Amino acid sequence: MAAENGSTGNSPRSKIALITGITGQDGSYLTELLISKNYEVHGLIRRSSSFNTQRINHIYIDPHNTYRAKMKLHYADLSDASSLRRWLDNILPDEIYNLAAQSHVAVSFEIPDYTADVVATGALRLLEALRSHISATGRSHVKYYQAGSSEMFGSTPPPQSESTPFHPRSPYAVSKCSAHWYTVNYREAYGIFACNGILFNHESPRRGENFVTRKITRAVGRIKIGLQSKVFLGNLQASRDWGFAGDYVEAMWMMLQQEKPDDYVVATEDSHTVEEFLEVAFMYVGLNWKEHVEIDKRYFRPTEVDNLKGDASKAKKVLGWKPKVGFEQLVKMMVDEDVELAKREKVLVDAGYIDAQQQP
Ligand code: NDP
Ligand code: GDR
Repeated sequence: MAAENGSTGNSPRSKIALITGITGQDGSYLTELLISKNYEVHGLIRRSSSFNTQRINHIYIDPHNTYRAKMKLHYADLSDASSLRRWLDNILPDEIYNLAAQSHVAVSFEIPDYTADVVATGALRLLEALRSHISATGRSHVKYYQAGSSEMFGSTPPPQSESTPFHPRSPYAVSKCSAHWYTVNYREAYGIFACNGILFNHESPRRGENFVTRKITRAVGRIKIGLQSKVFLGNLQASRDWGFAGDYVEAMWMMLQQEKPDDYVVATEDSHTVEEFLEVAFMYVGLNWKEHVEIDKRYFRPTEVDNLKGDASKAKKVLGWKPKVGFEQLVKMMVDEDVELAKREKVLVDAGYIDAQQQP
């Protein structure tokens, strides 16, 4: 699927949303949600040497089919300010969701400079593009959502709410704190309708495969089907408040439907260790995780976030949001999908199209 270059026709009755990070886990669920609400969705995608649109291919309809194509893609990058301003002027969105990020905490220690450029300065570039767009066009109704993270709380003990102090523990988390405060500042300085969602970990069958939940459920599927026998992990004692991504994108949308912009924690208020995730995932398919997991020091971080558990009472009260999928249901949903994926892989392995190390 290639991005289009050029302006698009807008249905007069549809709201228009612009999503950065549309090819990521959250971008795909948010696009589905907004299309179900009759939005016209525009996504900014970055150039890659191979197509990176797997998570949204099922939503894509050729843009020449102007009546049915509700999602349109455009090349841009959070490191390129001119591209952001150009697409704002061209698309004229009503709502902007800034989901793009180098979102892997461990990787942010390897590429801190790039992480800061995209996560922190990227948010600033988009806010500044919005400020100048509003100033030039008078479109002051445009609303902005910033994808903040529970990682900003870092070492501050749980439960963490909107009033909990930040103590970030990685270049990624520090950058998210900057993006958070840029968003607050643009709201206070220019009156922009800008919200920070402070979202705790949320997962799904579309989760990137090098985050711990998906790494585990991919391994469970492949071990169950006989494609591998071990999985190498780091710290199993960290606790996370894991929810379902499909529930969390609803909270993003709800924030932008309020009369006043504000910041909200979004969490299940239930926390589990990585070890507990392993137990539930392996046991679900009749396996003992202790026979398949090996600890590899390379997956430990220079500074760890030990314990995250959110207090989402404000989102519940003001937005009327609550999570629908609980921890065990989430784990089982991911394992079910990854067992099916492993079965399809096995067909290709048996037919000699790929070796077991490769993924389809
Ligand atoms: P993903 O890593 O799945 O997706 C990140 C998206 O950002 C991808 O579409 C990626 O494009 C895009 N991107 C990366 N770098 C750039 C760039 N330089 N310019 C433009 N786009 C870029 O993340 P999630 O969907 O899980 O998360 C969405 C957002 O929410 C992120 O900002 C993340 O930090 C934040 N967040 C996530 C939480 C979670 O538990 N999932 C919790 C709290 C916050 P490509 O496909 O080309 O790589
Ligand atoms: P996190 O998610 O850092 O919370 O950030 P991740 O799944 O990467 O780690 C969760 C915990 O698991 C431990 N861990 C491992 N992690 C990975 N990735 N790989 C391993 O092999 C492994 N073994 C143990 C980690 O040390 C950590 O304690 C996610 C991202 O989506 C961020 O973008 C988002 O902001 C936060 O969630 C909220």
